Amino acid sequence: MKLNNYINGVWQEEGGAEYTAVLNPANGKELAQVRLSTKEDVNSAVEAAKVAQKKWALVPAPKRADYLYAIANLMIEKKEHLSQVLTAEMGKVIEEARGEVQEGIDMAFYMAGEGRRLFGQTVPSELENKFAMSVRAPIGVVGLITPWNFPIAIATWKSFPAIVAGNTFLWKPATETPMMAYELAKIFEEVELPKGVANIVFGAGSTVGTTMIEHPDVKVISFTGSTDTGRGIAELGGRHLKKISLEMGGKNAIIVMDDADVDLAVEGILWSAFGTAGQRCTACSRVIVHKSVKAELEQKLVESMKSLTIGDGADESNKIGPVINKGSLDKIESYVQIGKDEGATLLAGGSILTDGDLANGNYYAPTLFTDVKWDSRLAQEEIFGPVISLIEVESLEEAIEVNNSVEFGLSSAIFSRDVNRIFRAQRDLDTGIVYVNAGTTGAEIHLPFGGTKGTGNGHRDSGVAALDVYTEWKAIYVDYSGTLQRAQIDNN
Ligand code: UN1
Repeated sequence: MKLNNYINGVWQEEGGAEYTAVLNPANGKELAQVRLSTKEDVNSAVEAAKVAQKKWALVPAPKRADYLYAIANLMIEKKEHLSQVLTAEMGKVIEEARGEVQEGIDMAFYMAGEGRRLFGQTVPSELENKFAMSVRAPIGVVGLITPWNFPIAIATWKSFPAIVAGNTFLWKPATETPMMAYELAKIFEEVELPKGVANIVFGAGSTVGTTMIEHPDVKVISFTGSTDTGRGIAELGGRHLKKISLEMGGKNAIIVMDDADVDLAVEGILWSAFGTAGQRCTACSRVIVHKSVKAELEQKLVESMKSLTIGDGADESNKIGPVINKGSLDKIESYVQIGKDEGATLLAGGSILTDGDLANGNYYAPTLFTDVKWDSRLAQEEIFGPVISLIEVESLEEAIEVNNSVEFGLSSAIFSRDVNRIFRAQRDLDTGIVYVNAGTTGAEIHLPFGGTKGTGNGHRDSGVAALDVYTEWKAIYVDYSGTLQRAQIDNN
């Protein structure tokens, strides 16, 4: 199967394009070939989006929303199929794939609802017989760059608010997971979304992204991915005065206090650290534990980790699937070595799994280090794999300080039964998302998703806050006095 660009409602001809293989991370088998687009491909997608946007902006928002309701319903119909494709190309276990597709469906309904709100404000004017209001106006053509770890959910977080607000888009999905983009484009086609509203340009490396950012007709870039790439996008976008929304790395921690329900904390840690094989931006990769419960937590974690079944995510009995590719396995392996060199104690895991069929895929054993120093590389840098570092502390203040010591600020969590500690923690943890008595993953689509410091640049995906990325505030004054009233003339 060859995956070609979807531009102006047309699947593009193969032409002389180059392609690269899409592999199933569970077994290394080739699933498809994906187009490596050129500058010209991007330019024609922008052109199509630009022409379409003029008309799309004039479609009443509740009518634009009707397309999202149709998309939601079709996604419900295709949910099992979409989930299976997602597991095949990304590797996450099937129950998580179903959860991710559901996240996309929820987003479609939620943003469809915005079609009947998109609230602005009416406010009093300083002058008599004058009306003042502000409305959310569409911005134009937006460029979306999405990652492989949530190939459908994150695409919906960005594209659905963009279109309900009257923008059109071109979207570059991750090279590793283009099949979800293909499936979503089929859905756009089936609901007869007007041509040019949604355009998909596949690619690898920086050609597509750079062309998109530099193109004068692309007004907004919304990116989710690594902090390094995001910084490059912000630099280039800054020069071109683009609105750039960035959602980047995390080094998320769960704090376990001495008054915590330790069994519940173990469940939270396992789910957040090893779910999606640790490849969520929100994944827990540090556990900050009070010294009085450290031994108990270590022992219970090691014991519970034995129950984690690892293998092809398509098999319902597996709890943990493969990581995305060999490069990722190497990166995880190198951090495990760094941890050992830094003097951390390895309590479980720490190796690539090669038994039987596992040898054909990219499997890493769930890994637990303890006695990790808060300022070591293992505790500071994003690994994006199933590796946890336990860090001992003696107080809530120290726990919060350690949590806040990293360059990222996406998600954090605290397990405690003390309401005073809980409220102090939610105030002082410097992340965009805070959980109490739950793990660091599982954000809901109607709340703002994003983080501080190296995680983001102040924008949010999801929730009503996402509309701030895809709309421009316009202030409108209507003077019905019949005279020229001059504002800011001091008549007193
Ligand atoms: C991500 O890892 O980039 O909160 C997204 C969560 C999911 C989304 C994660 N709802 O874990």
